[in-house]
Amino acid sequence: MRAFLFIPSRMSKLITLNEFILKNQSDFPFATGELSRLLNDIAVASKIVSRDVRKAGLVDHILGAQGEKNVQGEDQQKLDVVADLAFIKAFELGGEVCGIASEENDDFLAFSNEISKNGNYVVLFDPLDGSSNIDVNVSIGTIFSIYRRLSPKGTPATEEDMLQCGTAQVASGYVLYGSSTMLVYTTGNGVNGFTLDPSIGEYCLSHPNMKMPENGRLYAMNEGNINECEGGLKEYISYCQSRENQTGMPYSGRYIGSLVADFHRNLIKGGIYIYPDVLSAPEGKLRLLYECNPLAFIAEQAGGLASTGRKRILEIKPERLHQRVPYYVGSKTMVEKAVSFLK
Ligand code: P6P
Repeated sequence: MRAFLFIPSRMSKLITLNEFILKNQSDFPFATGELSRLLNDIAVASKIVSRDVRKAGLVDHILGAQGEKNVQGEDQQKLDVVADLAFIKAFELGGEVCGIASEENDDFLAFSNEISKNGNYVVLFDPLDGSSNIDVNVSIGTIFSIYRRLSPKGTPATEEDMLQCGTAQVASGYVLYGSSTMLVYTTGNGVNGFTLDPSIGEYCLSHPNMKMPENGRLYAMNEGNINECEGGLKEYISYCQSRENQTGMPYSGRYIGSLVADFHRNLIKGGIYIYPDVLSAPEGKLRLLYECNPLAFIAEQAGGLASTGRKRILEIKPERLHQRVPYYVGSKTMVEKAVSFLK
């Protein structure tokens, strides 16, 4: 007597991240499985971080500032440290990565074990962006950017490996620890979103071939800075709040204070996120290498744009690991309009 497993019809459409990566591996010029394994390493580390984020409110040893300040001069939340270590460990043990740069580490890290020194990739990441929202239970995220190394295999990773133009990224993505945990990434062949099903511990394809609406009516900016912004941006925000825009109605302001959450909402609904240069942050606040570049790659792959207001983000030649840039990212027409006001 053979036993048959009843699979509800909806289950037959279930595609896990692992299956999706393997199925699309041939899309990638270096299809030797290394990048696939690296993406899976990121997925596993993010599940660990998701578990810890979900219990942060319960386990007091995680809550609250570490008491130390990170290289950005910001209070380092303990969950930042937990997330940073989880990803570093995944990369160091995975064997595909020869070095990393992270928001939480002053300098880049060249792995010293022989297997890692033969890794072909470097990863730049923000382990837990928006960490000031942890204690108030607002969505936070991980952002990552993957490059092929420039330095010879078998040698330690170099700073030159880390300071590559955004156009050289082979993959980038983010994990959003929101009402559900989602992983969204691109390898340059479109953008796909996966939702973590905790009951089976798998990321499942939930948002295939994501496209950012060309226009929208949501703008995300900390308007507390408005009096420190250049005139053209003030005029653009007034335009958003007027009936002169294409909707004939004032746009809606939506600012979560967590870049990944604001970006993800705009990716789905259409919108623009702006963090300009202001008196308190003359180069802007967001970091080029592990915040702006990876999301710019996603935005462009989904049909959106990402600019400093004067230059395409992905074409900036980085000079420093923690370099900051002004950031306008989102729906193509909205970014073009905002930039037109700056001119
Ligand atoms: P502000 C979080 O620290 C972050 O890097 C982004 O996630 C967020 O959009 C921004 O800074 C918030 O900055 O100055 O508005 O509090």
